[in-house]
Amino acid sequence: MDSQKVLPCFLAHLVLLLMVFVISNAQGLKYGFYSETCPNAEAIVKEEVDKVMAVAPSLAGPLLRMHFHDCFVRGCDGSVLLNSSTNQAEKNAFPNLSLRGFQIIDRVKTALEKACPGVVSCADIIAIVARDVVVATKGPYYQVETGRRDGRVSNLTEALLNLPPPSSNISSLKSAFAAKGLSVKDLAVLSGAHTIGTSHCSSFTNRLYNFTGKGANDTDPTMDKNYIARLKMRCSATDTTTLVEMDPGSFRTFDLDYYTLVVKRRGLFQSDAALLDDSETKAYVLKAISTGSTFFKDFGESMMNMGRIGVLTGTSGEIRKQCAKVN
Ligand code: HEM
Ligand SMILES: *[C@@H]1O[C@H](CO)[C@@H](O)[C@H](O)[C@H]1NC(C)=O
Ligand SMILES: *[C@@H]1O[C@H](CO)[C@@H](O)[C@H](O)[C@H]1NC(C)=O
Ligand SMILES: *[C@@H]1O[C@H](CO)[C@@H](O)[C@H](O)[C@H]1NC(C)=O
Ligand SMILES: *[C@@H]1O[C@H](CO)[C@@H](O)[C@H](O)[C@H]1NC(C)=O
Ligand SMILES: *[C@@H]1O[C@H](CO)[C@@H](O)[C@H](O)[C@H]1NC(C)=O
Ligand SMILES: CC(=O)N[C@H]1CO[C@H](CO)[C@@H](O)[C@@H]1O
Repeated sequence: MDSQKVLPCFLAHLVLLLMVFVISNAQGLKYGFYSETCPNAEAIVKEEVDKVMAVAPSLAGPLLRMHFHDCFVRGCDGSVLLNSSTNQAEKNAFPNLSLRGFQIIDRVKTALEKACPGVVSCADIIAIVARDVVVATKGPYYQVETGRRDGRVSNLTEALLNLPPPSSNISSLKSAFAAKGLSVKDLAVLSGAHTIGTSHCSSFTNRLYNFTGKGANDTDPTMDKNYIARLKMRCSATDTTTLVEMDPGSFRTFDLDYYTLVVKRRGLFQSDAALLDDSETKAYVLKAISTGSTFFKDFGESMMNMGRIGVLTGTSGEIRKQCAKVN
């Protein structure tokens, strides 16, 4: 090659290399972000999570859900943890009614501040804790990218605008996920998180009573009749306190049963049932319970996608000293 050809060729390679670098660091997150600055960070989180799971296993659900609520509102920036200040925080929005486990995040943060003060963000703590509760409930282990920084703003109205309600139909679910850069597959996969945890009756009683405004026995025709009868015994029309297992029988085990329930028309929310209303999500639901199920592998991938939403990295944001308030 003469020198006139070598240079463009070299440049082309350089550009390609740079592109690969930029894509792989698209969000500025990476595996083992704290390997130098706080080598035991993930081990410390796991130790605290395991202690909690031993005495309060019912916190697995809320702690997994917390990551979803954090990421869908202003990105995964720990804003879900902030207390209200002059304005009303996300925490105080209606969809957060049942968010619990904030004191667990605080406990993990305290342990991390002792080991490596000012290093590990609250946003990363939520992401690692979510993975560790999935593992503690016998779900898949997946690596969590880290390097998120904490935001300084939390806004109630934004929570209401960005978190899809349980009454959502498939088209609103798809657009809510697309708005966050998540695919239809991510929607089908991440809904599988409803294999653990509980729900308040009030999140689904509209399906049991007066569904279309025609009276007490007017129920959601897409829900199994026997299941409706069973749920009515647990929940009156106005019940706002009773908790119902979302995956009865194995609500403390991260398994495939959620998809079995959806197929049997026993998904608890309209948003669960809606997965049967789209050919791609329906195909995924059926595949998840077939012998070729890839749900466990897919879950880690979709959690990685969710964990990248709107992150603050580099010098944006801050590393909070206390997760409930900005520095
Ligand atoms: C697809 C849209 C989604 C909707 C409409 C939705 C809605 C809900 C609702 C209404 C509850 C019950 C809250 C209550 O009444 O106590 C709930 C619980 C839960 N959600 Fe979702 N969710 C969605 C996606 C997700 C995602 C992406 C995750 C995590 C990856 C998740 C994880 C959970 C968990 C673990 C619980 C149980 C919480 C507990 O035990 O307290 N959800 N969800
Ligand atoms: C909260 O978000 C809403 C909707 O984006 C916006 O209209 C409102 O001004 C925000 N409130 C504060 C205090 O920033
Ligand atoms: C889905 O729900 C949205 C929001 O409630 C509504 O505007 C839309 O018409 C619904 N779509 C269908 C197909 O029912
Ligand atoms: C059912 O809903 C309709 C329309 O919202 C309302 O007028 C009616 O009072 C409700 N009936 C019962 C039994 O709650
Ligand atoms: C509703 O259904 C139950 C059980 O089928 C029945 O006992 C009750 O009388 C019905 N109520 C109304 C208002 O139709
Ligand atoms: C945040 O609010 C909770 C509940 O009101 C309270 O217990 C906690 O001390 C507050 N944290 C901070 C750092 O203000
Ligand atoms: C944990 C938390 O702050 N929950 C709040 C969720 O929203 C309801 C209603 O807006 C509040 O009453 C809760 O305190």
